[in-house]
Amino acid sequence: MTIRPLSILPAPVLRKLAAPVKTVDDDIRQLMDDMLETMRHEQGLGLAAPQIGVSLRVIVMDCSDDNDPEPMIWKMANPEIMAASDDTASMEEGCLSIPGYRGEVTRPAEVEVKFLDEHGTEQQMRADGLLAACVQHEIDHLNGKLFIDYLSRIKRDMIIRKMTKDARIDRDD
Ligand code: GNR
Ligand code: NI
Repeated sequence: MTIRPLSILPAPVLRKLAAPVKTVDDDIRQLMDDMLETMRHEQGLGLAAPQIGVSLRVIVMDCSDDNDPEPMIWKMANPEIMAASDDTASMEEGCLSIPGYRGEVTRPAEVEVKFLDEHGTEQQMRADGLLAACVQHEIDHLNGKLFIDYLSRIKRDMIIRKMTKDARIDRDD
C-alpha cells in the first residue's frame, strides 16, 4: 500500500466527471487499498479517487465509531444512489481537498446505495447518520461536486479565492 499525494482545490481533477470502472481488477483493488491508506494517514472518514488525482468512480470510507463496534470499512466502485429519504439532516462537513474550511451541509438523512465491491460483486447498502453524509459527499466528488457548492455563494467564492491564492503562493516558493 502507498500513501498518495492529495489533490487540493483548485486542482481541475476535482471538478471533472469521473469515469466508470470497467472491471474491478487488481489495479482497482490496489487503488482502493492506496486510497484507504492515504485516507487513514490524513485522518479522513472517506476518500474519492479524484482526490488522489485518479478520475475513476471509486470511493472508500471508514466511518467506524465508538457507539457501533462493527467496523465500517467500505470499498466501492461505481456507487449509485438508488433511493434518498425526503427528510434531511445537517452536518458540519470538511474535505481533505479543502483543508482548513468547514461548513454546514444539508442532505437526505438516509440513502440506499448500489455499488461493486472489491470482488466486482454488486452490493447494496443503506446508510443514515454520519455514514449517509459521508457516502453522499464521496459520490459528489465523482461528479465534480464539492461540499462548498452547498454553501452560500459568498462563502464558496471566499474559500475558492483563498485556496487559489494559497496555491499560487505555494508554487512561488
Ligand atoms: O474527513 C472527512 N470528514 C467528513 C465529515 C462530514 C462529512 C463528510 C466527510 S468526508 C471527509 C473526507 C473527504 O474529504 N472525503 O472526500
Ligand atoms: Ni471530500
